[in-house]
Amino acid sequence: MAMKLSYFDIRGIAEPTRLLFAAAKVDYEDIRYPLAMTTPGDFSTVVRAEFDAKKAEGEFDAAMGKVPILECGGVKIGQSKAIERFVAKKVGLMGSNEIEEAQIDMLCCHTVDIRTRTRQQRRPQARMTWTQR
Ligand SMILES: N[C@@H](CCC(=O)N[C@@H](CS)C(=O)NCC(=O)O)C(=O)O
Repeated sequence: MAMKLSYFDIRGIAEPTRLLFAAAKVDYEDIRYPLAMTTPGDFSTVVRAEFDAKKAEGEFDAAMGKVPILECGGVKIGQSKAIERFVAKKVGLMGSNEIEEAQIDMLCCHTVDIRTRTRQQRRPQARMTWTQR
């Protein structure tokens, strides 16, 4: 079944799903909304006109106005971790028993913790400015 993944044109929280598709050599539609900063390095100046227009149209309502969002069989799924689990199962990369599935889930949760801490260290204020509009 064809799948469409929408996110910004950055790695961010959609990259694990893109990597799952790549590792499994499964084709999908990779929609990437452009992001630009009018002042380089200043995240409060991020411009994402195409995304904002689609958001205003309700394109991302299923994901509470956010991306990533995955479309599969006419259904939209939000939340990066839910998407990862779904895609991993679809492409046969979610382990071969419940223990392996739990271990895979655990590693994914570890990556969230590591990402959160890394970002807090690197850019304490930047994250709040553009992801929470
Ligand atoms: N918990 C959500 C977070 C989604 C999220 O915050 N997405 C950000 C990009 S990383 C976004 O869409 N920001 C745009 C906005 O809030 O308008 C997930 O894991 O998918």
